[in-house]
Amino acid sequence: MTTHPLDPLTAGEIRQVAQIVRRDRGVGDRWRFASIELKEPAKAELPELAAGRETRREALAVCWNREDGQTYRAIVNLTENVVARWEHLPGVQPNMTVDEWHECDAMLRSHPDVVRALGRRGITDPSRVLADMWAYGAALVPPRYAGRRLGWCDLWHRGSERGNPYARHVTGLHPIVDLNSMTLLELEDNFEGDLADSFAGSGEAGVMGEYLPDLLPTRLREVAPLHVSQPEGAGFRLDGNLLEWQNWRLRIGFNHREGLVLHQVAFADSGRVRSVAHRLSFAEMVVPYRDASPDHYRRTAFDIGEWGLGFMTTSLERGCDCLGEITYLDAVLHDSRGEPVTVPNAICVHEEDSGVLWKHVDERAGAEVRRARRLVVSFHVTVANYEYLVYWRFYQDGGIECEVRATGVMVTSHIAAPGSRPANGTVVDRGIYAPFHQHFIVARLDLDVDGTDNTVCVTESRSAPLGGDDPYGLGLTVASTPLRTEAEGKQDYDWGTQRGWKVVNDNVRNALGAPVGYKLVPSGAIPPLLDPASPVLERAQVIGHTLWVTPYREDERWPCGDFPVQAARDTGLPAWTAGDRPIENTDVVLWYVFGIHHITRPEDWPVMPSDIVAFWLKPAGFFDRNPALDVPPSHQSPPGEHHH
Ligand SMILES: [Cu+2]
Repeated sequence: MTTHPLDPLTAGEIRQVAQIVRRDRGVGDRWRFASIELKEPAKAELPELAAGRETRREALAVCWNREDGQTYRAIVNLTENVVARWEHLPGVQPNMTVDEWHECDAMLRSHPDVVRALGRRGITDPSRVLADMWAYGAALVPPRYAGRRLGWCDLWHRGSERGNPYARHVTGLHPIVDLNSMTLLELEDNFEGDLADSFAGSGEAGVMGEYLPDLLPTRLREVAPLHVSQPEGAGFRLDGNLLEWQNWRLRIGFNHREGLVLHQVAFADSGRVRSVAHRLSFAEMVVPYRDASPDHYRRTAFDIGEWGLGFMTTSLERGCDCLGEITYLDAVLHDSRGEPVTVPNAICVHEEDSGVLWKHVDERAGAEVRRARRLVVSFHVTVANYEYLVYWRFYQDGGIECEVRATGVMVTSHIAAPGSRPANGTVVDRGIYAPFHQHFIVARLDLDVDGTDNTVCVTESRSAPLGGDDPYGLGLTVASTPLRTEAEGKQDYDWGTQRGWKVVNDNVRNALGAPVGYKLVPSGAIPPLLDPASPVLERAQVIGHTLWVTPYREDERWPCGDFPVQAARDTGLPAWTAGDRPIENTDVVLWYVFGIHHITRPEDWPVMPSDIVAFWLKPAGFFDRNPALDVPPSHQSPPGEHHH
């Protein structure tokens, strides 16, 4: 199997990158690697590289020296075994690492000050304590610690060996840690309620925060078995990272930050392979907690820019996470020493039944019905207490659905006074509440509809005024307005006009004479509801609009900037779009902001039933008619029934 230029780095290549940087740049034991990933070739270079007429594998690595806190970014040429570029990045904090999270947890659990503070609350077994480390935004860093690499922490306590730590918040106790020296800088200890009651330390408190069957006070209900059977195997083919299913073909990619990446998504239309998207991924996730109390005011997570969906990816299990004929792909990441780490079964590929695709009952011809099937490419991430399950689904009619399920355990803390009702959250168990928060996800959609030169049009429905040749006021028109520059490309959701965005290629016409297009159907859009002066919005201006459109640039990847950790302002989309570049009939990238406005409920406790959001990319004049007319009828006898 030959390597495709978009294939993620192998374990060997990751090791080679670390070795080259150590050898040529004096990167020693006191350094950490924040990230090592494939440097994807620019779009224009891909054809030559893919055809093998050129060979070049490059990697991007970010590392820093813990002694002086200085950060460097390297481009490593693996083909020539050299550092091609070495860039010092003063004033920048790289992404958080899993190693720091674990080292911080271990350090705090054995720190005498922490042990003493826990003891005052009746917590004496440090093996049942969990320190969860979060990153800062610049505006919240105490001035005396400016310039340091910082983490602030929550402490949690398990009620039993396998108990849920996130059910028992040690409210009002927050260590602040220098991550480079891995030392405790200070221990905030400021709970204003009754200290003995400041964590749900005992069953007597009446809190039920467990979800393991043996820790539940109730018996499990009875459920009849349900099996998915594909006796002839799966209907897709995976050749290396190239995935082919019915008319769809795409390449699977993966990196530490975006997790799953879909490359070169195309649809074979009567034998003609037509491009739909060059690259689809999640580029940022911003989760502001909307509660200014001491426990929560710092809690704004950038799960992609700070932690990385790839680094947070967890292994999937057959029969639980996915049903049917499953093919799994492993993901190869690395630790902060630059040693490769494999996540087995990180990406799932499988087919699902999806109800009725189309149907009609004719008086003479009878019923004609087709079942829909979809190809699902998915991965799951666990970011401490929360999980995000990401599903990209490809349908037989040319539709692409991107669904996210949020589940896991909500962040909670104790109410200050018994019986009080918090203004910014919901009481979910005895004496504890879950603050309101929002999950903004930024999908980076590099669509190439029948080629690179595309235009995004905003489409809006309008009603005609009553009168003239429309005496009944029935007329409904659709205004389709091309977005010409980046300023026009900043778009907001509008239910009143059923606003949507159509990506058209004016250079290619369908059989009906209209430009071919794909429509971004804006569901799951949520408003920021933040004061324009709020530091959260300053760091994440992307969430101020539902859609941004930019011309493709190889190095414009991260909408809130390359390094959001401890950042003061957003150096991504607002900086790029400041020049108001033209976006008409060119290679456009769409940044779609959607997510979950999470007004917490008691039913979300102690583990959340999946909250589901999705958006769609649907062909709109891309095909000349329903592209799923050729789907054959399915004949399936119910088990036990025999036809003669
Ligand atoms: Cu939530």
